[in-house]
Amino acid sequence: MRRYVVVLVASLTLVEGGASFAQGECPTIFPSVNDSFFLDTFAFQGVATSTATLVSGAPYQLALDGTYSIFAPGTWTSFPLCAGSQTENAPRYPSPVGPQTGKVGMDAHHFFASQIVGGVCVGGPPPLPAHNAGFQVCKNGNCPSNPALAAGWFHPGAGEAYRPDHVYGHRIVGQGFTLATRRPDSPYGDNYGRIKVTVRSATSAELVEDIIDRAEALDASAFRNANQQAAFLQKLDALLGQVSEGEACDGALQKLCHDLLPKTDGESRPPDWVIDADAQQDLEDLILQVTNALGGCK
Ligand SMILES: [Ca+2]
Repeated sequence: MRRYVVVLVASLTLVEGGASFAQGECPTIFPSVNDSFFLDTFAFQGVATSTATLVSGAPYQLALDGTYSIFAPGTWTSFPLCAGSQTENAPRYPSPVGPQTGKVGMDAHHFFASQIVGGVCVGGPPPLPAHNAGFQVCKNGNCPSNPALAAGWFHPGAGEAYRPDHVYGHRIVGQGFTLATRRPDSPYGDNYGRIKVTVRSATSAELVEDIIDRAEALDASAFRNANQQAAFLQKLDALLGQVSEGEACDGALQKLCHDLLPKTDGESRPPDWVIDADAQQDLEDLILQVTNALGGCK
């Protein structure tokens, strides 16, 4: 449980705009990024972009925070609401221009309230909340504003569960460009509310947590035997403590490279503990992400 407490503190610190919790952790080799900006849903085909460039191959923590409406303020009372709707009275971050404020029913990933127009719930099949992929990001530099061009745009929250606090976190990997965001809509002139986008460098402890989350979620059958899953997780927990405290960072890197990685690298000597092919690849990729961030295996 201690692990999740650490994560919660980290995300709260993030929302408040700082990243000081990372002090004391094993340092990564990547330049530190901590950048926040707003995407205004009122802006037609508007693209809001980070100031910082995301270094190619470097891992980042993305946070999407806020609520908005793609419907005019008056429509929240003139149309019936879909089953499960829970409107909120105002956007968390109002738009400086446009209708500016009114009730809201959307965040970066979901409709949590919507209206019935022509007998159909506009926000998706009720009961709400319903996932919506309208919010998009682009990190490969191929980010035109025209909604008809797919290019580098993608929705980062496919399958993401609804969060009543309206803050979603994602791990993304840089591609050598700034981060662009948009929320295409037509008509746009009745929209209001902004999404606060924060992108900052992922910490070494967070990257170890990513491995733990993946390993914990696996079925025991992904391992050669069930005891190995428990032993693998024990090793990772010990590593997390080391990395979080910034203790013996080189030792932690050596353990990742020469103890954990060989157990899930697809090489027969020594025999892998992780035998499911997908799990093996995922864990290998996640371990390499940490070892690269810590300076690389030698
Ligand atoms: Ca609209």
